[in-house]
Amino acid sequence: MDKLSDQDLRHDWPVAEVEALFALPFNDLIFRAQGVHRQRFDANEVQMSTLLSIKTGGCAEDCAYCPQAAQYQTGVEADKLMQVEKVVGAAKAAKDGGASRYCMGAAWRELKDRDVEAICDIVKGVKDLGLETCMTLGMLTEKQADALAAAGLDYYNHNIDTSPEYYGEIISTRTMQDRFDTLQHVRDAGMKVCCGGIVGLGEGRRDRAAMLATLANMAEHPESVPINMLVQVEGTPLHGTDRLDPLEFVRTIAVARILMPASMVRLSAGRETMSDELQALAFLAGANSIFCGPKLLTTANPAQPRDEALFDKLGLKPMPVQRHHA
Ligand code: SAM
Ligand code: DTB
Ligand code: SF4
Repeated sequence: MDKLSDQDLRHDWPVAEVEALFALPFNDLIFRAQGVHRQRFDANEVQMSTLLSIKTGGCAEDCAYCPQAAQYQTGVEADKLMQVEKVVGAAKAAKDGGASRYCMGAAWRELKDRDVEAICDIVKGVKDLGLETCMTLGMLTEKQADALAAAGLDYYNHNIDTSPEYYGEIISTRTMQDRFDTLQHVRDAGMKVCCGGIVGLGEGRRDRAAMLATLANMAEHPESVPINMLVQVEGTPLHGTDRLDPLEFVRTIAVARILMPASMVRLSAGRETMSDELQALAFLAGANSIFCGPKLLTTANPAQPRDEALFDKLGLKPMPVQRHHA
């Protein structure tokens, strides 16, 4: 594989140029994305992460897609932050089951200073097992980001979710600028950034293009770009939204791959209801990371036997940890 330089990465995508990629004939788009993918990655390797909700439900935000927002009746019960030992125990079980990266999520608007010590203990405990660590805890201050980095946190996940123009339709309790501020603190603290969004929120193609342009035009591309397909949960305002055409989802993955050639593009939420054929197309379009295990944060995800069968059929292999570690 040729090692291309990061100087080849572009950060100046006009939305119209991204829309033009979306508008390519499907075969041309996928061929181009697969070509970009093969310049930097083994096209038959997929990075696997395990996800754990360490603090579930009762969230103060009003994200219209989210089953964990306190103000929607979704049947998700609010829990307290899990005990450090319990999280480390669950991480150990995941490691014994073959996981290389452990992602932990909390239904918080922002991290509170009173929780920083417990969170840092969790990071240290999981890291000591030899796992890569990722957390998503809502907004962070500069000081909190420094504390997490010092504890050994490798990645921080904080999504922009949608385009700047559509954002106000989805969330009213914090702005996109708030999110950019947190992402800057994560970068300044020296952690790697995991930042992506959701499609199927009722947005248009222009919004999908603008969301991807916003990610690609950051000073540095996020190392990891999760593309979530909305998981519709009863009780949330977006339940009943028209479903996104699956081929438009594949186009979104392909455009993300073309714009951010060196990033891990994650086929994130939504796999439970995707056919094997749709997932195969997403991998062909350049997705090279998934969440494995039967649960995301609160909703279902394919269990191990289904993913093993899919990997077998497609000849895919789990990505060794050092390949996505740089
Ligand atoms: N509370 C923190 C925050 O929002 O930053 C961290 C956890 S939050 C659940 C992480 C991400 O999960 C959201 O930014 C969103 O992109 C994704 N997500 C949440 N609910 C989803 C759903 N129903 N379908 C697809 N993605 C979802
Ligand atoms: C991300 O972009 N997707 C993951 C992870 N980051 C934390 C979460 C998906 C959550 C889907 C809805 C749920 O299970 O509650
Ligand atoms: Fe809270 Fe995160 Fe859900 Fe928004 S996405 S309601 S911040 S848990």
